[in-house]
Amino acid sequence: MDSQTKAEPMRVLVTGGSGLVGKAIEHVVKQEGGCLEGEQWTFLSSKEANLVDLQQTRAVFEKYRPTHVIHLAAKVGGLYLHMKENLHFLRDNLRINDNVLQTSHERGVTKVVSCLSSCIFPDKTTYPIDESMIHNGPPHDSNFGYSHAKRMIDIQNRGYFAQHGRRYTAVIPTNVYGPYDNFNFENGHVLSALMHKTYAAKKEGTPLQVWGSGTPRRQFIYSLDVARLFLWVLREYDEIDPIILSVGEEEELPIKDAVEMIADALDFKGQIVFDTSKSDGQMKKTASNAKLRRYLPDFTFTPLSEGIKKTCDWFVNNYDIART
Ligand code: NAP
Ligand code: GFB
Repeated sequence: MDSQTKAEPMRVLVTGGSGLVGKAIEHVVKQEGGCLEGEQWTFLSSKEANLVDLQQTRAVFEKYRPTHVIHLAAKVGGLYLHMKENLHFLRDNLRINDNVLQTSHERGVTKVVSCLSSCIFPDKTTYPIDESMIHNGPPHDSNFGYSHAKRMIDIQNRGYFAQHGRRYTAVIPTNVYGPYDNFNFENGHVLSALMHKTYAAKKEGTPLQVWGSGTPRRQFIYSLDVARLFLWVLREYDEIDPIILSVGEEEELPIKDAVEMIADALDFKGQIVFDTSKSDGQMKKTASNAKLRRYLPDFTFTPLSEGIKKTCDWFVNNYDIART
């Protein structure tokens, strides 16, 4: 391409654009100057196309003719939903991912950035976990369906590169939280579910029921930070190999400390009870962000207490539209 012909502005299709991470990317694109001149950004929900269905996938790609894809769409949920529906997570996500990647290839999409998760790493491993360890053994039993389907994306990306030179890649966030999360008591991830429980316990004057012992440890990343990093990956990151998106290992904390932050944010002064009849799931999955820091040594993450406060305020102010 000679220096005269400017690359055509991107047409970006964000699958799963109506969820926690999708809404955060939409905010950064529309409110933080993330959309460059001439670019078109489309944020898809399952209502416009069920991506488990190949024909619907092809039809929506025909409609928007993307040059770039941020692939977020997935069956997603917290520990207790995974434990009930591992096969459903496996089958739905395998089909969604294959439909999106194959249709992207067939339509000549230049770049696809898919979204894996730190729970896909082997459960029995050395710490901290890094990107080279994805396939080094079975994931934790609680989410084997989702984890194996996500691992296959990395394999598919390698296949599209090896056989067709496609530069499709992926990111690996740790536990994400923020506005527009799923705040459902049973199916939500830990922070969003506990924010809803704390809100209800305060209203009803009852104890807050935390499931499990509260001792498992997690690294939480705010959805807007994930969104800002996704735009950097789309524009700048040129590897096929995935990259972990996470706060540092030193930010990892036990669930019970995060519970305290939620109680502070919602001004809950009631009793906190740990129901140890409920599973703790994986005790830890400490991830290294050294690769990310080599690329972005100065990236600033939102402190957890600040992100939790902002998310609790969003939940209280948007209770009517929130997923509960
Ligand atoms: P989410 O809030 O549950 O959003 C899921 C999105 O996928 C929604 O837009 C949903 O559309 C769409 N979707 C689900 N099934 C679909 C289908 N059959 N066809 C088309 N679209 C479908 O999830 P999220 O937390 O934003 O997750 C986004 C991505 O990040 C996922 O790939 C997830 O695996 C990954 N991830 C999440 C976390 C986390 O802690 N949340 C951590 C690591 C990685 P509707 O709104 O229409 O239902
Ligand atoms: O976010 P979460 O559901 O999933 O967190 P994972 C589960 C941890 O929080 C467990 C404790 O240690 C639970 O015992 N916990 C305490 C609660 N109270 C609650 C509660 O009310 N609801 C929930 N959900 N947990 C997920 C993977 O693992 O991580 C997903 O299964 C995804 O695939 C996600 O990757 C990021 O962190 O254990």
